[in-house]
Amino acid sequence: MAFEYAPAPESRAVVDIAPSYGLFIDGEFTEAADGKVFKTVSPSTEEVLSEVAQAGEADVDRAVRAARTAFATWSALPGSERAKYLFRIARIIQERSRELAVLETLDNGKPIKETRDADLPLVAAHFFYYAGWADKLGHAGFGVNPRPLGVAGQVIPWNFPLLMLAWKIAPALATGNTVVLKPAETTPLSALFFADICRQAGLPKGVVNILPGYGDAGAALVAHPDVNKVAFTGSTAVGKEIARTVAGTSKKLTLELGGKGANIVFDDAPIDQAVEGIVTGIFFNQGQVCCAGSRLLVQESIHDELLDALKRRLSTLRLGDPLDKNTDIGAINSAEQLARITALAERGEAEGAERWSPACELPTSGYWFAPTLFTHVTQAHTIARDEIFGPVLSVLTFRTPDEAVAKANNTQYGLSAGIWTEKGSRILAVANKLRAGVIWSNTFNKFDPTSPFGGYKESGFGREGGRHGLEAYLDV
Ligand code: TXE
Repeated sequence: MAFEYAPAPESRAVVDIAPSYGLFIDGEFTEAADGKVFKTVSPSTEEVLSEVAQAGEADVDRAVRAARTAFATWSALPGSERAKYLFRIARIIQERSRELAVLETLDNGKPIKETRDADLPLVAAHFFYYAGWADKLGHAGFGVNPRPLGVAGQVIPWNFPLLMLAWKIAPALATGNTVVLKPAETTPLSALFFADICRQAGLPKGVVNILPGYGDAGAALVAHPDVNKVAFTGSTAVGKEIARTVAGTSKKLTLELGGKGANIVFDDAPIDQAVEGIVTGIFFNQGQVCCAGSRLLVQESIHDELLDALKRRLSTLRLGDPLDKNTDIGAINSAEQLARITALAERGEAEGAERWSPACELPTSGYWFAPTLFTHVTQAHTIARDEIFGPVLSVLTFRTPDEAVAKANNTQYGLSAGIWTEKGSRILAVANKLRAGVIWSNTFNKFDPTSPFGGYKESGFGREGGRHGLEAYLDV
């Protein structure tokens, strides 16, 4: 008799979610000036998790003023002192990582396997990494006396709520800037827990301010005259709007926007390994990843073999309760996102591509979308051009390396790509011709705080991560 390993779902009791939360301004949780609140729900069940204060323009102004006041003392601290706070925050994140992983899974819908093994370790790693930089800035080629910019206004999305916060806050604080951050409206909770961690770490008040709210609060933040630096991750449309707002001011801007990554598989690639990489590339976080490998470019001679292996593998993926440690595919983050994915998949069918999904039962409540493949896709199809931001893979073919490069680059975006081949020389030759900010070979969706990340073309500009991530927060 086969033994089935079935651990109990991670208990949601490990995290204590309050029925309501305030905005975090100047070291205190406070109501919004106009008293507005909004609800945050669990996308896998539609259960209301909490009621959260909704920031408006007056709150943005208060938070920016608090950050400006804090900047005077925070920026004057020796780097070694700022490092101590960041190391302390990193250690508390590690200590509370089980709690944070469950919270993130509840608020976002992604599997606990991912929050526990990917998001949280990376969040802590980013704080450790940038803590290590704080006392070395004057000695590392940034100039004799690199200076912080001032108040950073940061707007982040919902696909990696805590990790995007870490990408933005850790380098800003290490370099001596202070922060006002707006999390996405569907995932405010982990940022509010982070605010609590700042208090636990004794971070001086006003250095970090967290303003849950909608796009209007984000717009007020980036437009605020006393913000010196704007960092945004989100849709290309909003990124362009922000660029227009910031144009003509002295604010520095970095934008990390959409993508349509090509995962290129040559006929000499190890098929099983490539299949795993394709699955990670597009089904990690339900495909709601800006650098997802959402276009599979497969060499014609191995198309059928690869697709058979991929379909077999997709049939083994488990979709369901995100708190179950066996779950591979969790819920889509919101009803709006589900509607966007659904509409684009329907468009794919209408334009003549062939749709396939493994047999899989979707839960009756919550926002769910089955893993989906489209074959017979041409470059003219909408699903080969538009970012779907869901568990949907568009499969195209190529014959020669040059054709692969041409098709991979035939997009408005330029964020990521993958190359699968046993030939080292081919990896280098192809990678050098790809217009993408991050290129993986024989793997996909691997992240590391030491490595710069960012886009070409409409995927945005500026880099986050690594030494380059510090430059966005410094004047020389
Ligand atoms: O993004 P928005 P949405 C892509 C993906 C997805 C699409 C729409 O294709 O399907 O965008 O997602 C705040 N000024 N990505 O609607 O609206 C908003 O409150 C300032 C790619 O969620 O860009 C949230 O905090 N801020 C992506 C954040 O911007 C504004 C991640 C992102 O929301 C604003 C997310 C405004 N005018 C979506 N309007 C990636 N690059 O990883 C909204 N916001």
